[in-house]
Amino acid sequence: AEPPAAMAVPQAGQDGLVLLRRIGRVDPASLDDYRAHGGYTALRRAFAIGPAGVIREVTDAGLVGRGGAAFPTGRKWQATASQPEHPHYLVCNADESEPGTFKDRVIMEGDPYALIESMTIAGYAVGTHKGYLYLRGEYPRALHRLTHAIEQARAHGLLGDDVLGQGYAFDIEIRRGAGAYICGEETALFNSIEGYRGEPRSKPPFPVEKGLFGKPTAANNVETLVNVLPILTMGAQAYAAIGTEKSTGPKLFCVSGSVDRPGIYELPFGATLGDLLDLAGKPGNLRAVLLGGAAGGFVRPDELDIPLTFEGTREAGTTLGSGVVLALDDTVPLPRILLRIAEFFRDESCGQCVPCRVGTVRQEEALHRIAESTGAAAASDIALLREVGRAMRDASICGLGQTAWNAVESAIDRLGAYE
Ligand code: L3W
Ligand code: SF4
Repeated sequence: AEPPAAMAVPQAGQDGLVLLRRIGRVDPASLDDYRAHGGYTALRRAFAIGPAGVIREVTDAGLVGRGGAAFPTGRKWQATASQPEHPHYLVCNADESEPGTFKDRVIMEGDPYALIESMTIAGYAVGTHKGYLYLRGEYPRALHRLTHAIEQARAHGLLGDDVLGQGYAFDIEIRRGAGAYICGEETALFNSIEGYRGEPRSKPPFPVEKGLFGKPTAANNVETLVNVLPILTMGAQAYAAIGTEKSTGPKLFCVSGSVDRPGIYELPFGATLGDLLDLAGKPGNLRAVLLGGAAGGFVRPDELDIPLTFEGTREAGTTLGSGVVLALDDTVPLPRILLRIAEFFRDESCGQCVPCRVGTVRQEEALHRIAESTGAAAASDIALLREVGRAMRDASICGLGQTAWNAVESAIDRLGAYE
């Protein structure tokens, strides 16, 4: 029996959608239905244009990573494909754990074949026969549906020794995470697959050169991968016409908190934060919006004209991250929220490096003192938070420690949280 559904259907209207167009319409258990909704046309085109052609299309489309760091996907694939050492690997990072992020879950539960087709195309492009799908352990429904879809794809010659009769061998193995946020960091994820502790490695060398099992590896987020389907079916040029010049294509946003209609929304890059919140039903007493998740930052209600693009959020001194938009109305106790974020980072730090292992503890202690007082902060605690925050940002090995102070800093500087 299938585990119970825990996810509301995406809220946006389906017409004109690109990434969500099949969600709620296609039967996620039926390969025939997926094909009837346009499935496997992109893979056919991939075989027609060859690996180099696929990489060219993805590069021309301007696709960049959707996990938060926005690295150009075409460049990553080209760098992997061109490595002389073999085997190459493809890793789909489906360890979606950023607080407030649930977009990949909606794709995997609602359109699992789309991810399998996308991984097959990516594997073909980077020259590998093996793709690992590293799935967040707390996603049993996605596991169930993906497992079924992989079996069906194998049974119908869409995975295995001779995909679509084109002489290309490719298969996918699912590995489940065990609840650690840090295993979403790509090199910790490799260690986890290899059977070691989920601790990040120092970069460089980047995974394109030395990744999983020390071999050239392309690691991509779920949403990044499924963008390859519209790129190949509509063509790079038409895809790049969606969004803005520097942030091309459609984007999924995870809207939660004090809104009337929380859920996943698809909008072209370039819509404003205000546009998105209007769709989701913004509260009249909005106090703040957390953009980009716990690793992101807060913005004020008078900043809703921020364009939802990588460049626009950067210019505004914030980040789009993985697409989290968490709205807080003025009844939400901000010091408690900040303490909760700090607890999260302290809990999830892998402990490998000192700035993060110790810094996340000191940060939580200071925020605890503040939350336990009347909400006003002693100047010494603010000074301590800044000093610890700077050390974590400058000296931590990986993104967890480097971003663990972002939300708190923005709450102090942008919201005047403790004044
Ligand atoms: C080849 C180079 N490859 C960089 C690759 C690198 C990686 C990608 C981005 O993520 C984000 C942060 C938060 N040659 C390369 C190269 N690469 N230079 O490009 O790399 P990097 O190091 O900039 O970032 P990252 O560590 O992969 C940091 C976000 O992650 N975050 C949490 C995200 C959570 C989710 C989720 O739950 N679904 O996405 C926390 O920090 O936004 O921007 O592949 O190898 N010269
Ligand atoms: Fe581990 Fe934190 Fe260091 Fe990252 S920054 S390696 S999570 S201790």
